[in-house]
Amino acid sequence: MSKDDIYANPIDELPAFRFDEEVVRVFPDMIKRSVPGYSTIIAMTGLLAGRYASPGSNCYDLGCSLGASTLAMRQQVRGEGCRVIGVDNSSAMIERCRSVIDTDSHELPVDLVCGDIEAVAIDNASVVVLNFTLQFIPLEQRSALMQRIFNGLRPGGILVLSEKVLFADPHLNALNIELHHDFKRANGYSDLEIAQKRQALENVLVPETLDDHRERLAAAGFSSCDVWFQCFNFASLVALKATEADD
Ligand code: GEK
Repeated sequence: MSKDDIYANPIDELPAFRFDEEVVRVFPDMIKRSVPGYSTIIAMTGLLAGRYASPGSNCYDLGCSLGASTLAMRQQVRGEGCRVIGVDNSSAMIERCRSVIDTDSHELPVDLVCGDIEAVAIDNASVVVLNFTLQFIPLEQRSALMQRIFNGLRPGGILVLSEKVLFADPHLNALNIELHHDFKRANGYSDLEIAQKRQALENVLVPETLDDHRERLAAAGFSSCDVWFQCFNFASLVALKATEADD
């Protein structure tokens, strides 16, 4: 696995962060050293999908990057006639993802789509995964995407939503940002790397509070949702689309 050294040296005119070939090359190392709890979230996404995937349905991994959640679902979903659909709008990511999936021997069919998750059809889904992707969608477009996800889910289906989050209390917000930076330092990132990455992500990764997410999920129609994992300012929620029997 190539080491993430993208921000190791001073960069004069820092470009906004993009999911290009350079990021693809180091992505597994970058995300593991940057997101507290990443491996747990991915593995548990597989278990959640295994429980909720219903026969003949689709399991979506929206913003699939190199297919970590796609593979976790492929390994855990047993339902007859299910398929996993991974979507990413970075062609560099999807190309590399395809070679990762090709080396995996599980039998569940996987379709990879290079496209915008705001445009791709979401149909007949029992599981939809948005692991650290909604935060890159412009704020004003998030509700429409959430509504399309809700509409595309079968009753009884789930959304797994993992995000970097803000805290309404300024002291707790500052503390959790500091703790996240401590986590990155403990994983070998320098202060320069942390500062340059933070600047590159400004206005590209736009986090919200857990309450903002809960409100959007409820407005889209999800009957229940709660956090199932949190470490500092990284959290994952599960949201359920009720069946008629739940009413
Ligand atoms: C993982 N889920 O390993 N349409 C499609 N893809 C998009 C869009 C969009 N509009 N915007 C961003 N992306 C993965 C990690 S990374 C998170 C997800 C991170 C894609 C983008 O190209 C990138 O691959 C992914 O969303 C976000 O669990 O790097 O912090």
